[in-house]
Order: sequence, then C-alpha cells, then structure tokens
Amino acid sequence: MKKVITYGTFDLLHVGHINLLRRAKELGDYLVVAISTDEFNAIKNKKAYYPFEDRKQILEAVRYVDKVIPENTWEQKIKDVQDNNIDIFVMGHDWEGKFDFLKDYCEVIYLPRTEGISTTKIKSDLGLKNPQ
Ligand code: C2G
Repeated sequence: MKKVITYGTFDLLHVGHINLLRRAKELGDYLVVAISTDEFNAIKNKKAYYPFEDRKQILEAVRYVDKVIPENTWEQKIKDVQDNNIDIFVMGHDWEGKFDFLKDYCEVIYLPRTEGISTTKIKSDLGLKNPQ
C-alpha cells in the first residue's frame, strides 16, 4: 500500500484544497492529512475561521482523506513520515523546495496550485476581518 501525506490549515475548505487532496490521493492508496492546530496557525501567523476540531471533522468527511493528524510544529514532518510509513510527501507548489529535506525519507512532490481561489480571497471577498 502506497501512503501519501500532506499538510495544511484547510480553512473554509474550497476546490483548491479538494484538487490538492484528490491529486495527492491519486498518487497512492492511502492519504494522511496533517492539519494545523490553532496554536500552530498562530506560529504560521494565520487565523483560521473554523477551529481545529471543525476543520478536522470537515476534512475527515472528504472521500480522498483516510486519516487526519494534528500539525503542531514545523519539525514533526520526519517523524510523521516515519511513524506513518509514508512513501510520498505532497504539497502545493507555493511550498516548492521548502521540504526537500524529506527526500532522504520519502518521495517529495509539489503540485500546481489551483489558480484564482484561496481562503484569503474568500475572506476578503466577504469583507471579513483579518483576511491573512
Ligand atoms: N492549495 C492549492 N490551491 C489553492 C489553495 C491551496 O493547491 N488555491 C494547497 C496548498 O498549496 C497546500 C494545501 O492546499 O498544499 C493547503 O493549503 P493551506 O491550508 O493554505 O496550507 P498552508 O497554510 O500553506 O499550510 O507545514 C505546511 C503548512 O501547514 C502548510
């Protein structure tokens, strides 16, 4: 069984996220998603609209997702890859090159982002505060 992992905040889930999750799953048989906790988002200087538990429940309902784990730190990826016997690490290409250190542990693939949509754009289009 080929296992894939990806990371993200996945707030206000949209087709950009779904396109990423679908393509990640298509690369293997089992997809683990590490979703940023609210505390880690603060470190990423991001404020999600939905709290961690809601974002986790929503992701668990996505047909491509087999397991959701919390992302608490920048440093946990190697351990996650080892603990979950991951074969492929996937991220959108806005992260191109940032996680190449994982090439010692698994395949690293950066996929094209879906243009024209982002959680930040949704928030600003709706006139919400702190769209970052
Ligand atoms: N994404 C995409 N197309 C979009 C928007 C997002 O392909 N229009 C992808 C991103 O490239 C990322 C994933 O969807 O791979 C999740 O995006 P975010 O929730 O914005 O994730 P981010 O805050 O970048 O967190 O340790 C890694 C970080 O946790 C990544």
